Parts: sequence; C-alpha cells; structure tokens
Amino acid sequence: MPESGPVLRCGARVLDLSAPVVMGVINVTPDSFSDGGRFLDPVRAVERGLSMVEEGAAILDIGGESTRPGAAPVSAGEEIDRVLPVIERLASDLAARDVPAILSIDTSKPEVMRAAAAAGAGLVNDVRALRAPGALEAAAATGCAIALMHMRGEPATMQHDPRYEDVVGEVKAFLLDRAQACREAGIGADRIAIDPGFGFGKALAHNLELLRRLPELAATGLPVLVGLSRKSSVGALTGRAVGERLAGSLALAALAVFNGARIVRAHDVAATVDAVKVAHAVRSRDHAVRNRDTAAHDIGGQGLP
Ligand code: HH2
Repeated sequence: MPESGPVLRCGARVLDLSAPVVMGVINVTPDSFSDGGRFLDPVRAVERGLSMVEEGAAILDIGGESTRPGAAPVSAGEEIDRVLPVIERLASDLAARDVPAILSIDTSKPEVMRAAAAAGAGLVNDVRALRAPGALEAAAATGCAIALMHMRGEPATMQHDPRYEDVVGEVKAFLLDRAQACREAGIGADRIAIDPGFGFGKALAHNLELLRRLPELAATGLPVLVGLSRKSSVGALTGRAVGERLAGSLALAALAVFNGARIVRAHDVAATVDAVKVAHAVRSRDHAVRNRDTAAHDIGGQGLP
C-alpha cells in the first residue's frame, strides 16, 4: 500500500492530518449506548454539532442507527429521515460560518451514503468496511473519504466469546484487504482511513493488544482512526458506568495518539482535543530538546520547574 501522507481527501476538501484530529460523535438515534435519545431532535443534534466544532472537532460523525449489541435494526428510509435534516442544516450553518469541518456519515447502507454525500457529507464511516451489497460502488461514486472499520461478526452476537489466533495480524490483514478492494473500485489511497474497531467482536484483552500494537496499523501508511470513547473496555478497567468514563477515555485517546492514531472519535470533544494535543506533543519532534539541555537535566535537574 503506497504511503498516502498525512491527509485525507474528503470530496472537495483535504483534511490535514499532520496533527491528529478529533471526530465528534452525534448519534441521531433513540438507543445508542451512551447518547441514545439525546439528539433524536434534529435541532438539538445541530446545536451539539456546532458546539463540538467550537470545541475543536475537525469532523462530525453523524449516525442514524446504533451498532450496540441488541440495538433495533433501522430501514434505509428511517435512517435517511433521521440523519439528512441534521447533515443539511450543519452543512449550511458551517458554510455560513466559513468553518471547514468535515461531515461524516456513520452508515453501512448505500442509499444512506448517497443521500448524505448529496447533502454535504465528505466522509463515509462504515463499521462494516463497505461489505454490504452495493456499498463499495456507492461509496466510490460519492467522492467522499472512507473510514474502513474492522468488525468480527454482527452487532447482535459479536461479543459472544470472540476468538483470534493473532488479533493484530488478522485485523490488519482484513483492513488491507478492504483497502485494496477500495483501490480496485477507484478510491485513491488518499481517501482511505482504517480503524481496528475497538469493541466490535473483541474481548478486553484483544482491545488492549490492538492499542498496544497500534503502530503496526499506522505503519501501513493509511491514517488510523480509533473509537474508544466511553466504551465497555473503559467500564471493565475502571468499574465506571457509561456516563463516568471520561478520564478513562482520555487516557486511551492519549495512548492511541502516542501510538500513531490520526483521528480520534469521541463524545467529549473539548477534553479529547486537549488530550490529543498533549499526546501529540510528546510523540512529535516539535518540542525536541538540544542535547546540552538533556545533559543539564541528567546532571543536576537544572532547568526543571
Ligand atoms: N464505534 C461506534 C460507532 N461507530 N465508527 C468507527 N469508525 N469506529 C468506532 O469505534 C465506532 C464507530 C459505537 O459508538 P457509538 O456511535 O457512540 O454508539 P452506537 O453504535 O450505540 O450508536
């Protein structure tokens, strides 16, 4: 896979990923695991989107169907009815304010991809990595960027004892295979991002191994997206309920950026933007010290606050 550089081509826009960015989550659903029902009203969803952009989100990810285990399936028509008013309104409000945020549609359905792109979406985020019939062709024709996510099984049953021989190797091989299918469908490498799909058919140990070895995914040259915000891994590690997982989520976001993630999907945008900035500063060379400074610290701790 050729090096695509730290950008993502989202239709007419190019998203600069030289510093990692935050993707704010807006679920226009009654039943999403953490914000279900809060943004079913399009006016509230649009308000939330605009405030997320003010908090520093570079992408807004709008979804009309929950993927949590046991969520009710939604028809394409219902999904379009939920997300389209929100995308249309956000597209016009952001253009009026001259804010270059990218609108992302979180869907697996070709009809929804087409409708969302026509209304102003620049990114198709698909937890099924364009495996639904017609999805690859539909996504290719939109000109949008594509986020390909790994999921083992289907949401209803994916958490029933998931097993892997080598979780990182299998996830990476799947994502590269889907990226190749995209390339063959005419989607340029600069339009593709990959996501290991934390919590989608993975036990806690699988999620932690994927995070630990995220550099192996980043080494593909495709930008890596991660969604860890408020997920059950944070609950399992901290014992906290969904609404109390901010600190744990920020720790995972920071570690993901340190390990090479370029896009962090999150519900709590302002706090995640800060965590991402801090982790990126540690990882990047922007704040490198000269050798002499390091020596001073080594010898007497001089220069420390
Ligand atoms: N996680 C969720 C939904 N979409 N997309 C990507 N690329 N990566 C993820 O990890 C991911 C995703 C699940 O979170 P949420 O949207 O908050 O919940 P629900 O599926 O219940 O709507």
